[in-house]
Amino acid sequence: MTTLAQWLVAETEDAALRSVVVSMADASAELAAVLRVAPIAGQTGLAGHTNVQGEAQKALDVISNDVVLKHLRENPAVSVLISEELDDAVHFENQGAFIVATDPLDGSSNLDVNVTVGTIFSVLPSAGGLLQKGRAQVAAGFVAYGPATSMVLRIAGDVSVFTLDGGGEWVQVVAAATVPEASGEFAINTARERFWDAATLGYVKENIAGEAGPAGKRYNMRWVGSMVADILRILMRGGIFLYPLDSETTSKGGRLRLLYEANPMAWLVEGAGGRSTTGRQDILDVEPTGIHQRVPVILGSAEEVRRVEDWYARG
Ligand code: AHM
Ligand code: MG
Repeated sequence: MTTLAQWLVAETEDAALRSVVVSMADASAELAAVLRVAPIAGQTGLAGHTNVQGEAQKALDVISNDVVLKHLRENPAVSVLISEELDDAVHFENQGAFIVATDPLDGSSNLDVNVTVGTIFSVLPSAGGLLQKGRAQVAAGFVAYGPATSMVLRIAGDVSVFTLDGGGEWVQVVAAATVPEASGEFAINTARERFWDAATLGYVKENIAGEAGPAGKRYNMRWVGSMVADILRILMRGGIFLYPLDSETTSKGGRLRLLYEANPMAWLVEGAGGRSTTGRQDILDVEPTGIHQRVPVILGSAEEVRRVEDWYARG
């Protein structure tokens, strides 16, 4: 049995970096306990506020942000927190070596129906400033609060998966997640078809054509509505996730946020042998222009992502 603490020591000599990952693991373990009983504690529903993205905040969005903020503020290795739920970056008094960007509770529209939600985070060197490309990440991870609480982590090497046991210990369950090269599953919100560009429409239509289509095989569609759950599935058994730029999201640059959704997920998927793209470039090469910047997101099994890239190259 390998615990998170043992894995961290093997993964990096940098004790400060290890401590940042431990802070996020501690925050997530605390959140897992909160989420488990939230309907009893009356913590479901709206908080009555709107965040900087113009989205109605749920009570648990606010609670999750507070829990992550508390754990990171206590850690002298962290200088800055960027959160989906906070308009501005929080600069701590500590001159720590790391910046953390987080979506403290991803998929919160699924909260009231007891479907998997999660916490996503990205760790960057403080020296690079707030706006760094995904390629600059020194660690990234996410936690999925599902039937089991799972944490996916990458520092420099392999992508590792841990499960929170009953005693509060994170136990490694997968040492090196590998996204299969090919897959027969795709994830996209098909209700948005009327907004899609030609590349997205072309790719999805080919998949739906099944054995008779150019892909020559049958596909299934899966869309949880929580990116953490969709990406965990892709890391375990392959597939592709698409939230492309469409005619409704063009003015915003996309739907999902670069610093704390797209970049950590792209870093994890690429670390597990998959690919990521906006359609035009690798997500990890996108130069950020704002902390809440949005970006088109296409990632997963390399063969599938290449097919989408081919469609974009045509138009
Ligand atoms: P959130 O951070 O406000 O929860 O939004 C992000 C979520 C992703 O988890 C998910 O993939 C996507 O939004 C779902 O979008 P849609 O509502 O179009 O299905
Ligand atoms: Mg999110």
